[in-house]
Amino acid sequence: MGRRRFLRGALAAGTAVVALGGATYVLASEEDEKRARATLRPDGRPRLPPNQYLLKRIRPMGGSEGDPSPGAWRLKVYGEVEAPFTIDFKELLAMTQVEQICDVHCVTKWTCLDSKWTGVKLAELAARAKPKPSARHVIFEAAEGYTSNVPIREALAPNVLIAHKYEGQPLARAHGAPVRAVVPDLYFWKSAKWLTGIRFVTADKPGYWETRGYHNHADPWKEERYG
Ligand SMILES: Nc1nc2c(c(=O)[nH]1)N[C@H]1C(S)=C(S)[C@@H](COP(=O)(O)O)O[C@H]1N2
Ligand SMILES: [Mo]
Repeated sequence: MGRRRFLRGALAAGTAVVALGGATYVLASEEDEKRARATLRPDGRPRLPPNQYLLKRIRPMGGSEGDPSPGAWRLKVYGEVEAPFTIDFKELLAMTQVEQICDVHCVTKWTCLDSKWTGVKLAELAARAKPKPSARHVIFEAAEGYTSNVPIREALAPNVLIAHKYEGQPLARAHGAPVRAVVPDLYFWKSAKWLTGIRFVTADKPGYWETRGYHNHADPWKEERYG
């Protein structure tokens, strides 16, 4: 019996569940889940990737937190680029702000539809740094040495954000305050919280989870969970 079915048997939709570790999360209704399975995205893929269940809000998944204060935050954009730079929080806010509604998918099998994020497109930061033709991958760098790797073509997709708000509110500390990556079309571990750097590289460099048994690419529709 899958976890979703187990939970469904024990609970009514909309019930807040207190998980091991004490964090709460809220299951979506079975009807919402059925609808998500039957609905296609504009790119033709199902709204709910295989073997995922629905939560109403993203769930804090832990990790080694960074300094949450916007005043102390810096982002280094560097590596295989013509014009490396470092920006602070005010400079990030001075760039073109995007409000985006997208779905996110965690490898632990929860999906949250229509999550709302505010931030700057990674493509916009890249346009300023000018990646060299030799740049093939983007490495997200975060507090305490956490990293994740994404092929450059996917990292520069228009729905990849460097985000500072979730659901219209400044990011909570557990969700990566003050700034995180949001890469909606790959499993959520690629979306580094407490972001400190974006490094363009020629040679791929598997990150924290990718060197601990997770898949190097992480496509939820191909169920690229483990390497
Ligand atoms: N810096 C950092 N970022 C991280 C992680 C982490 O441990 N450290 N965990 C990843 C994983 S495994 C997931 S599923 C998502 C969870 O994001 P959330 O806690 O906001 O739901 O963050 C990702 N980003
Ligand atoms: Mo995760």
